[in-house]
Amino acid sequence: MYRIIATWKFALSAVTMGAKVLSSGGRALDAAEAGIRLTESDPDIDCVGLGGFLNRDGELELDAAVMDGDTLKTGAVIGIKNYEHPITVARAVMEKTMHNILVGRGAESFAREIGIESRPMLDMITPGARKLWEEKRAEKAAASGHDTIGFLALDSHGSIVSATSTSGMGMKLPGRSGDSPIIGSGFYAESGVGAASATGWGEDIMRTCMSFRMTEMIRAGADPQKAADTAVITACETMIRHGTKPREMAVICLDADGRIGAACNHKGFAYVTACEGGEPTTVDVEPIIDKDTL
Ligand code: SD4
Repeated sequence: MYRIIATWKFALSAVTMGAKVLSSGGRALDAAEAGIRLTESDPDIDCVGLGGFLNRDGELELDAAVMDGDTLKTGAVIGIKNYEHPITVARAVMEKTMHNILVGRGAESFAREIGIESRPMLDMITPGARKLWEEKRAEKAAASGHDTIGFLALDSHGSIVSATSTSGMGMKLPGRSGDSPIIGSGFYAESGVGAASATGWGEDIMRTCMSFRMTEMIRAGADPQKAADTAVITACETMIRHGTKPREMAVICLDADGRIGAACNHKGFAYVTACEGGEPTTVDVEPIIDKDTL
């Protein structure tokens, strides 16, 4: 038995690839990396890898992470440039170093040292991404625009993995990290329990540690749908109680039996899921709470 759930409609090709790996008995880690690499290489996906949103200075800085639920090892890169596949660098951080996170130039030197293929940043900035950046710069727009691929996989060996990849928020300050490469915020996994991932305003997701929160609820016996709903409602209510208006947040989670959950506080969120014996399916998610009426 295997199960995959990943954030946003654009995850369809990643999930289809992941299902191919898992249906032939492959490992969750390989499924997550192979799937996310496809998303990273797709120039039409404007928030991950090649073609992603640019930072304030017109640069493409990418974040990615992976957590192996069997060992609780994690690897992440923050603000990496000149690499098309930050997920592969993140996996190498996990598997080949004693560290959890490498940042910026350090992540790039490490990738170079171990022979991961680089690609000039300017080659990965699409005309559409450059045009959007020029418009936002002309408008003096604040940082905005986001999305992440969050990818959760349970394989037939019982291993669970959570992985993410994103360009982060458009017009972000150079060096800014969102939640996606931060353990417990944008991703978490523990085999035998479950996994979770989040997408949306990283600053809000980090404040409320959403992925660890969902995994802990599953550990305590919650159905994944209940864990997802409760995580979004609790995060919004907690922020309101402390005088901060929540912005867009959406989450997915998975338990060790392959049951899934998803929730959001805004319209437009969707996920893609696949399991044994079925085609990958896209599912629209109705907000469990509306951030605009809080
Ligand atoms: C971030 N959460 O950098 C990430 C990207 C995103 O929807 O916004 N995803 O804040």
